[in-house]
Amino acid sequence: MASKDNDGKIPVPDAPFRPGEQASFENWPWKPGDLPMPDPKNCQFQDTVNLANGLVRVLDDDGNASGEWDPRLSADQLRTGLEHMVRLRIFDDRMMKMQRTGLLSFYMRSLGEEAVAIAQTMALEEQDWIFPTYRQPGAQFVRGRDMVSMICHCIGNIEDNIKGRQMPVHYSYREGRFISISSPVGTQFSQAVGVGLASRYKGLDEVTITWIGDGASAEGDYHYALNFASVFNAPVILNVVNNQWAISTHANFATGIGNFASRGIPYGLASIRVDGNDFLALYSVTKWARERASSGSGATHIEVLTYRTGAHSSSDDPGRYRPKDEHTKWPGGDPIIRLKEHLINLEEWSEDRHKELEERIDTEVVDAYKEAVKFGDLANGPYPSADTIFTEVYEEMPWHLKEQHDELMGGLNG
Ligand SMILES: Cc1ncc(C[n+]2csc(CCOP(=O)(O)OP(=O)(O)O)c2C)c(N)n1
Ligand SMILES: [Mg+2]
Repeated sequence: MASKDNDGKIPVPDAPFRPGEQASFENWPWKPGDLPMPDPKNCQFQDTVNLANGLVRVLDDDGNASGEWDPRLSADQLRTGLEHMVRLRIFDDRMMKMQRTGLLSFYMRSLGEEAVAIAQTMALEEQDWIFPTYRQPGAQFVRGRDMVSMICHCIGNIEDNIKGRQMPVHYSYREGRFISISSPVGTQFSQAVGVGLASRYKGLDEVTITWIGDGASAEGDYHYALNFASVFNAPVILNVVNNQWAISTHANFATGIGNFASRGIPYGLASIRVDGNDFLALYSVTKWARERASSGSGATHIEVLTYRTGAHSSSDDPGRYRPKDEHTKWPGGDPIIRLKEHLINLEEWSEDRHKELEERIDTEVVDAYKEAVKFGDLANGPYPSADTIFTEVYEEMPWHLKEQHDELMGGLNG
């Protein structure tokens, strides 16, 4: 593993490639079909060591599916997944343009990682709880969130359901059991375990899914979550999305051993690594983990192996710290193209239908944007009223907030 020169005292892991260097990833030795699918209900964590050190894949490089992990989805299900991924990519592109033209303050795309939240949420039941990061907004499309409401949130206008109190992309969607995204990274991981335990305590068939980034997995919250999930056999699906980067810090810095999945094994958790750009493999692994959790067999720890194709956020320039074409070398390719090719191979899709889909969704996004700005835009408002800073956090406002509220409102009105 690459490491920075530190006078030989402490080996500090570094990125394998820096700007100006030729990025090249070794071809994956793991082929679709080479890993067995154990019985989710009766398998012990020891039985998953090969799954944690391997890589569950279903789609090969030509878009053909094979192996025990093939979820055998219907063509309609596959088209739904493809449509949501295309929707997310086009939505992200438009929102990014809005940010560049001053209509949004900040934005974060899911480029290259569209399959993650979409395939995994499709594999859940609607009563299951979602504890996402900012890289899983796609789960909301699967749960039926209205796009106008998502854009109003990103603008922070008067129709923003969280009234401008969060940064753009830090969505809350109560109706979809999609928990508010936290700016301090990692907090959701242990919270998800707590909610999973509450569901179990109440005897409900609810599973909780959560995600954390490779970088954030170096925080204590990650380890607390694994420990509690293991000790109390929590019905949770714990995903580490290893997209190679944490802003400008390479994933090597968060795991000296280059494998996140196997970290679940010493905690006694069933652990699997999955190709995060393979819609079918993601769906299947998540379904397996859900069945395991729901049957009382406990949590599953999953490394989702992918690549953050875009910048970290609208404030980032990855050309400063990685080769500009590094994403083109990623062995997992593009999740949308892979599912599209699979559907074409099945004779259930075509290039023309794909183009029509893109055009239809582009119109959908533009129309949603026009509708959203009727409730205010970033430059001109209207914005949520200032007193909403103090509401909807405490059921009863404590005295010190009341004081601040009255002072602010007195100042604004006086
Ligand atoms: C506790 C905390 N530390 C630092 C930050 C600043 N920060 C925001 S995102 C990020 C990188 C996270 O990378 P990773 O966990 O790999 O997730 P990714 O962005 O790749 O999805 C950092 C350092 C933060 N928001 N919260
Ligand atoms: Mg990352």
